[in-house]
Amino acid sequence: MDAPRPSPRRYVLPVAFFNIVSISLFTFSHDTINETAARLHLVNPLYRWTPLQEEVRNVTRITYNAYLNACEGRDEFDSYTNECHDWFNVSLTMLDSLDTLVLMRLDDEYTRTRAYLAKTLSFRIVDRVSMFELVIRALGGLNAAFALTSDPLWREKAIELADVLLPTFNITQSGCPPMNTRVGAELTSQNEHDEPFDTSSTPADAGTLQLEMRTVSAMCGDKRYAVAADRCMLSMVNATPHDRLAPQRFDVQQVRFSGSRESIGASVDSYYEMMLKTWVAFGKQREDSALRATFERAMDLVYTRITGTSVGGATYVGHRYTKGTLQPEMEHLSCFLPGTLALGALHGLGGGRDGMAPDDYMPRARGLARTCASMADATVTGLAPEITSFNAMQPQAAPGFDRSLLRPEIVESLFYLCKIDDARDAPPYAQWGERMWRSMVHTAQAPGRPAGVLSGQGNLNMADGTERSAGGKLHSFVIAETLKYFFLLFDERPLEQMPARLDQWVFNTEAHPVRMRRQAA
Ligand code: DMJ
Repeated sequence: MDAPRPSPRRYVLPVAFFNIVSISLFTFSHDTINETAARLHLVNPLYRWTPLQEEVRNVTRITYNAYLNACEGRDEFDSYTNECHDWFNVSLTMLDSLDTLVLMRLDDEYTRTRAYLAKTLSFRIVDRVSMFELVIRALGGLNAAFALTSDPLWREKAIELADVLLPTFNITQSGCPPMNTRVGAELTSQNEHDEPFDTSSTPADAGTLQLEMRTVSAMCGDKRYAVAADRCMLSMVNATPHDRLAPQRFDVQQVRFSGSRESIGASVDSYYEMMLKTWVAFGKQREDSALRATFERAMDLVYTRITGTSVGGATYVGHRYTKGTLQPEMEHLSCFLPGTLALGALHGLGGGRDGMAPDDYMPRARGLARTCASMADATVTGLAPEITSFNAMQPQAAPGFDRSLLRPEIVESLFYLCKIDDARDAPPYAQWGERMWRSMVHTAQAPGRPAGVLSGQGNLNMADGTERSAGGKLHSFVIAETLKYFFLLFDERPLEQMPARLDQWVFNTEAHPVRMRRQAA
């Protein structure tokens, strides 16, 4: 569809909305990655990893090496067939894995990856690619690699990528890039970006760019990246409904939400998640109070409009259509929510860490984490399906959704809860995680490949005699997120001794750590 040409900007950014202290966080010196990590308190030489952490590290090493050996430099890897796929042509799995390699001290793999990327990484023209995925995975990965290692290569590459992305923020009325857009270092004129494009995006696609773009500005002192992303987010926040959750479509030209489905899963999830995280990461500034308020309103709406209790007594977050009733199905993707609620509580929202009221964040986070962990019981493999139905006493895979992409959201939430919920009778989050880990290494093994090479799985229930099917690409989020969160969950130190501790760092929606900035004086 032809997009109308944008008229002159209607949105004037309040200057105060953006107020980043342009600091370069760490000075690079030519020390080793381990020395740098020690300086940042990411590595405590006296701490010994737990046996489970060693296991996770080993599986990560084996899976990553299988990728390197078959597909070094390519975007994605199918661990079953050994085939390689490209999407953005940016060595995506390498960029998405960088900070996992640092945190797990997989030094040989990190060194090989750095050498490869230093020689080859460039951002050539790609047609109609997802801005959201490029930002959360590639830019998020580069930003985190710089934050953890202080290696100027990563800052240079992050700025290079942000420069390639920046023009796409200027071609729509909202200031938000189209969902799929043409990007590339060789595109020089505005017109080359400003070609006909589909104006229909989603809250998550358009609204998950701010944290990464602001981080680039803070890294290099050039405010243009933050200003562009702030303008987009301000348009979206101003257009967000107050009496219901944002529906699943957002038109980047009309600056309007549309659709009748309310959920906190696909298409919406990280829109609200990032409001909290951006508010926290940039010092909880007064200028960001709209982010905080919109997040808090959304959490209230999740509670009043799409939270239910199953006949078996499980609290779930489902979806509803405007005129319909609440559907008792919960997406794996929605399981980021307990972790995000707990993070909100850690930062004083929703009754704080000691909140007790039913609509406070901690009790809700606790109940939903239990529900998400129970999704492992919905299939005979112990792998949670894409969507779980809570229509019966026991959780069941929703028809047509008994597959696993080895997504991170459940273990992500168990990690947050395990570190943040210090109530005496707190559930055994790490034990639930251990059970999930055992099922994963047992079931998600790519057939015919060395032990430890993981692969997505289908037909998890095999109820009708069909065989389980392995395969599909190994999504880069498996190493970036799923394995990282298992590793952090099994770290037995308390919150304040953790690497990338949660009161000083936030993880972007792809689990890339961003160091919190203090409020500007
Ligand atoms: C990841 O890329 C991110 O977590 C994103 O926010 C949602 N989808 C995948 C993982 O499931």
